[in-house]
Amino acid sequence: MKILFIYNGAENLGIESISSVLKAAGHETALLFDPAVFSGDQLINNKYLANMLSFDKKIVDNAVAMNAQIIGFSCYTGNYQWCLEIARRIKKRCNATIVFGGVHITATGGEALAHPFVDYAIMGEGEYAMLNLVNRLASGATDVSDIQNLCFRKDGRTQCNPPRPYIRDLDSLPLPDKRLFYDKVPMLSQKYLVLTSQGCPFSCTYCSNNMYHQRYCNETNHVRRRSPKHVIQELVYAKKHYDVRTVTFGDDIFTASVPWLKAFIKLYKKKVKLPFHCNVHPLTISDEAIRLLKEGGCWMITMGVQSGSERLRKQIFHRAGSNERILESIEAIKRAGIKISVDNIFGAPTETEEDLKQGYDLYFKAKPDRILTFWLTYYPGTKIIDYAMKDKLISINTKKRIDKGQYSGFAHGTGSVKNKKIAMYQKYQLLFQLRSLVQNDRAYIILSRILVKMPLKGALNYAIVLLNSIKNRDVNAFYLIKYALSKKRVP
Ligand code: B12
Ligand code: SF4
Repeated sequence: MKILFIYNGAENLGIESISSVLKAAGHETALLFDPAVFSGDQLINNKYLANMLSFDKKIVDNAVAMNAQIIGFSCYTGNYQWCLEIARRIKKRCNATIVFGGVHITATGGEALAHPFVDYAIMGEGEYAMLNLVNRLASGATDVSDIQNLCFRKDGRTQCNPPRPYIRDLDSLPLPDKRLFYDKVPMLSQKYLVLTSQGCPFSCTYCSNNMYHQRYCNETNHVRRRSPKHVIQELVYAKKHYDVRTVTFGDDIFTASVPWLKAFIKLYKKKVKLPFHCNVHPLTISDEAIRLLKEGGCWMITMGVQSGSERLRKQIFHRAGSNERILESIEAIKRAGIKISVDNIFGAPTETEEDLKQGYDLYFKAKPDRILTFWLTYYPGTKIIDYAMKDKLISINTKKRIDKGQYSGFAHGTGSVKNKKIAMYQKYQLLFQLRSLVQNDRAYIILSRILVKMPLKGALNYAIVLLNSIKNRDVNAFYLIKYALSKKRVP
């Protein structure tokens, strides 16, 4: 059968994995891709520019012309409405079976089937649920009531089958179908994206892992890891076949296990030897972990700090660990000569200026190489929604809109923060961003006094974010380049 995937904004490892499994079973796959340079929750979200550069019509026309029997959409909360709109327009013009999957569907399940143009929704891991569905449809059979993870309609009502247990042996999966995305945006290969694990041992209230832990409450361990050998096999293959310059380990927590890291780095140094970037939690940072990362060629680490207030982190984010521990981790990483980028979330329930001041103090001392500030986005099925409702930041009606993907995309917008508080946040946004750009204490104090008095803080912030990206050689910020380079090949 021919299966077409439709996605926007970034490479999608979920689609690549499903595509490989389908191909291994003899099916044909294809992709239509919208770079979504000014939408899709990228650095610069701008409605006017997004409309001007929209690929929607081309995607619908091409999807119809390609004549695939099945069309799969991968939905996260921020692109869910876009997926619905494209699917609706396609279904008007052809008879393809439309299947929705992805993290938003895992959280909201049958919601997608409220739309008559969506035929099936797959919750959780999609590889084998999709394969079973495709094989079933190929055989002409119509009964799908035994396919785990699948939601479908029966007698006009939505029915969801029981969940499929996690895939425990990740080595058993074929290597991801990278070509699907590289043929559209060749420069993606330069920062080769790979996962060595699935899941996270922590359960922060704003993160989709929190939702997974509730949904998969019968599973004893949510973290699964590939063997070092299996990951190395993928990277060696990638180096041989694509233009790979650096590696990005997209794992939630790359440093979750030091013994695994030790075995991995030993092979990586020998067989891959490329600079890499990874994500860590401050509590997983030890001297041994840093030594191994440095030895392997890690050039930058991203660490979630999220707030400088211990109270807020503990009570609202459910993140353990003291400021002292965070400071020690950042200092140790800097001492090792690895760049450190930290993430900070603005707009949490109960957050006050006092909490932000504590962030100011922490970053003043820590001087990370980059501080990325995000505005809190509420993802369906996460605990933080309860706290936000208690703090009257959002209503029950908003909660419903979150499930429908109608209240999302705030990573770079102000989200549910009340108007009167926005100026306060923008001030701290500026102070935090500036700290990574200006690390000399005296210069920072003088400059920050001047800049906080200036108007147009939003624009100033963008400028500093961009300067920090240049300073840290982060090509991800330059979406326009991505667009220009991929324009001829997309959708
Ligand atoms: C790696 C990663 C990235 C990578 C790659 C993105 C990608 N889409 O693959 C990069 C760095 C580009 C990225 C960017 C973003 N990310 Co991200 N990312 C992740 C991360 C850590 C792992 C995702 C992954 O690849 N998993 C492995 C694959 C195999 O699993 P999977 O993606 O879940 O796919 C499986 C199922 O969902 C399902 N499935 C998926 N698609 C489909 C399609 C069909 C048809 C079917 C049937 C099934 C199906 O089957 C797949 C295989 O089992 C997750 C956190 C997490 N632990 O899940 C966050 C996560 C997905 N990201 C998130 C967000 C918010 C973003 C950004 C919007 C951030 C931003 N502001 O820029 C952007 C969005 C960019 C985009 N357009 O995709 C959120 C999404 C939350 C939500 N409810 O929407 C997550 C869950 C983290 C969080 N904050 O909770 N991300
Ligand atoms: S540590 Fe990071 S990935 Fe893990 S639950 Fe918390 S925010 Fe999510």
